[in-house]
Amino acid sequence: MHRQMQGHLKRGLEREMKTWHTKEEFKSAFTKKAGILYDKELHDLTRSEVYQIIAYMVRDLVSDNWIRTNKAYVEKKTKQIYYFSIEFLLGRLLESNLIGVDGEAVCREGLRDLGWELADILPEERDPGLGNGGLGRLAACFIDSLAALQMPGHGCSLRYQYGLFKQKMVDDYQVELPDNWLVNGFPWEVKRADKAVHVAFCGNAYMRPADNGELECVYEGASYVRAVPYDVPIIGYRNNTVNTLRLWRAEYSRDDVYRELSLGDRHQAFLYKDSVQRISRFLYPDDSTEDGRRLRLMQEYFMVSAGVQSIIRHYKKKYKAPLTAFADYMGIHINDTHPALVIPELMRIFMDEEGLSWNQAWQITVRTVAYTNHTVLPEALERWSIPMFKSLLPRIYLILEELNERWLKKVRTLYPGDEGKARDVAVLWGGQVHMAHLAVLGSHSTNGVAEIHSQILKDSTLHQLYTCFPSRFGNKTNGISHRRWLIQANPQLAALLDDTIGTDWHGSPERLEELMAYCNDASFLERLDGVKRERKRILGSYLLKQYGVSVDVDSIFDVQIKRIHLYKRQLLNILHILHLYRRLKDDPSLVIAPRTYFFGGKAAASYDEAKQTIRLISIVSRMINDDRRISKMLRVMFLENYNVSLGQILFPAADVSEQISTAGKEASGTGNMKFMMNGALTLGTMDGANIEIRRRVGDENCVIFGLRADAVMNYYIHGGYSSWEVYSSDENIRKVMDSLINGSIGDHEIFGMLYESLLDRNDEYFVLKDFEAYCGGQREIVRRYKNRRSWLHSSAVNIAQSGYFSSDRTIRQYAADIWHIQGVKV
Ligand code: NBX
Repeated sequence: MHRQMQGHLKRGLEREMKTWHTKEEFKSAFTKKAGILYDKELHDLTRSEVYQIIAYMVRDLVSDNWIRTNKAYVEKKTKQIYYFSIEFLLGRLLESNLIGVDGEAVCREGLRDLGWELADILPEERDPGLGNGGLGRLAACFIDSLAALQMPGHGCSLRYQYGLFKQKMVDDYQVELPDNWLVNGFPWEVKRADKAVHVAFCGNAYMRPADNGELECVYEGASYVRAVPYDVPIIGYRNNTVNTLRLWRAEYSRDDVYRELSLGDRHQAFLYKDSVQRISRFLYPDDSTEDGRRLRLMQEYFMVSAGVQSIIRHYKKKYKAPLTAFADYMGIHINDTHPALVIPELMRIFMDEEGLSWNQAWQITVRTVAYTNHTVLPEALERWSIPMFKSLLPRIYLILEELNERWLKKVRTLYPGDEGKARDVAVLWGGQVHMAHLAVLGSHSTNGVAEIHSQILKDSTLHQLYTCFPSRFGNKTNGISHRRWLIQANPQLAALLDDTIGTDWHGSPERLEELMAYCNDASFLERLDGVKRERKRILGSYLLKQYGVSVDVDSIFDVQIKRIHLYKRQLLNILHILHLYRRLKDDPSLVIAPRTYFFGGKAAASYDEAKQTIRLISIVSRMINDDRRISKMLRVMFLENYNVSLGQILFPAADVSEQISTAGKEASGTGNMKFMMNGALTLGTMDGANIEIRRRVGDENCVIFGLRADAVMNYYIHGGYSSWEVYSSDENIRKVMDSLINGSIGDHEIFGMLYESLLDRNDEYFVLKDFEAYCGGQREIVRRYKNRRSWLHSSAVNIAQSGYFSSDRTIRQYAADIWHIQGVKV
């Protein structure tokens, strides 16, 4: 009776929101769906089938709203944004979608009646790992926020058959296994075969005089690949908005295969099929090798061309406005330079297919496109060799050539004799296509992802382009979805916050600041302590179940989870651990505050130093954990296959957030924000968004150490520092470094490559230079942790100040300053 009343009440209050109002309603929908999908008795269903059933039930709930959302955008002729990203690291969708339709509690209760626990069903979903790390996860947070804010913004990407490799540790080595995430199907996608387009590769392109006396392009002999969209609904947070993530898949046409077969060439038919399917087969796990670059370029153009064609088609069909108004209704945002070919692709269609002049096309293109940069590492700035580019994309190349010619002519007029300037702003130079230069030139906005990063772009990475277009440059500090990373990942903390400051922060995360009033409240801090302990226990039992290892929940949980990269300096962390270990070994009477160090992260398959770092961590962890005396105070865990799902268990359990990149190298970081929002204290350098975290929480509530970016820059200008000098003059460093090559670690392991990078190659990332300061930071953490009350106060301040780092704030800033879009009620 009571429940029924609640159901009616809910229905009355939220007439529009489609959800299951009672568990009875849920159960009856479940039974019906089970019958349709599996035609089995309920008790015969497998967990995986239960997962599929619920997923399809959620889709049923949102299908009307999906149509309605698109209709609303078109009817109101609102401007729509398409966020192009070669990666969307979504993580599992069932739970976040259940939360989105406000159906989680009812689903949990209904399932329980039917004999299942929702918590056992959720892991049945394969984690869609369509991204490498921060860049891909940012894209996922952004589309989450767009839908939550009811903004007309969609994602565009590739439907990789295999996501990022699965990392398996075998004998302390990282082994990469394929992630065949689609084996059981992906219930969230809808194939839209009627919306397929064709993408042209290779062939010949040249200009010839047209009848009207101008030049026109002839493009002949191209091969065409069919691009088929698979749409995923992006469900707003209890608000009826359902946006779209469109994933393109390369498919061969049966006609073409039959043609080859009819010519009697089965081998040729196979090759044709394979060459097409390769395009959307693998997510590139690598940002550091030459390998497969041609295929990667194909992927980029495939996504871009399919996406742009479908947007222009949509615009012409639904908006019925002239192309000159295109940028008033359609915006394209490029997530790094991987989709930068949207610029020449728009030009191609506007000129070759729509008959616009160069100048008209250029004006629309620049007004349509905006660009975000995510890196200042020179090796990560995309460049393509011209011969390869030209043979693969001849028509697009001609456009780049003309673009470059027109642009350099202007530059040389403005700065006569300054070939340095020309080089630094050219799109084509030294036999290469410079994608970052193309992105700045062909867009109206360029932003970095944290204040320091945006400043470095202006001061050095893109300095010359900045002097040409100063008003185009800006900053948008990254953010994270507080829905996934707090409400969903840490329901215990969310409930405590609800109890303390009410629930308004769900919709307005900046209101987490109201928690500041409770940061000295003893009873609140006690409950906060309870939540953290509970989350550490949850992590502990997960580790016990998965790996059979136990952890001490009373120890400090110190966590570094992110891609393994020299500039992120996992080495600094593990060298400090070795230093602690040696001190404990040398002095049996020494007692230290108990600590557990967690590492997680994947190394690019071809990145040798990163793989050796993983090996070092893995071997050191065994050596320490197997030492009966020392492992009471010190434990080290390398967690296999770090991904979004594992992150959702780790962030809530952390006491210390390791953010120790060389200053000036980490564009922003977003893990730092997830830790903060879950009450961990940052131990970090003045890099990326750490600087903005520190500004918000103050030095009392984080621990900052090490060289500043300007000091690092100064050393680079003057040829670096001498790591040998530091090695010779610091006994602690010397002992730790020697242990890498004298056989004292593990089974006489030699870590020569790491030793070389630190000493013989002069420590490009200042690991040894910052070692002493880092040890000081670690000591400071322990000192503060010992005062439980003041630690909890700091933890609370971090949570209270984390609302700024919600991606809702970031997306509002993009919407106001770059996209000029507003929310649309559905
Ligand atoms: O983008 C990351 C940055 O390193 C982080 O500092 C930043 O917070 C994050 C979001 O802005 N970059 C990143 O994840 N890059 C890649 O994953 C990447 C992938 C493929 C590639 C180059 C870079 N070819």
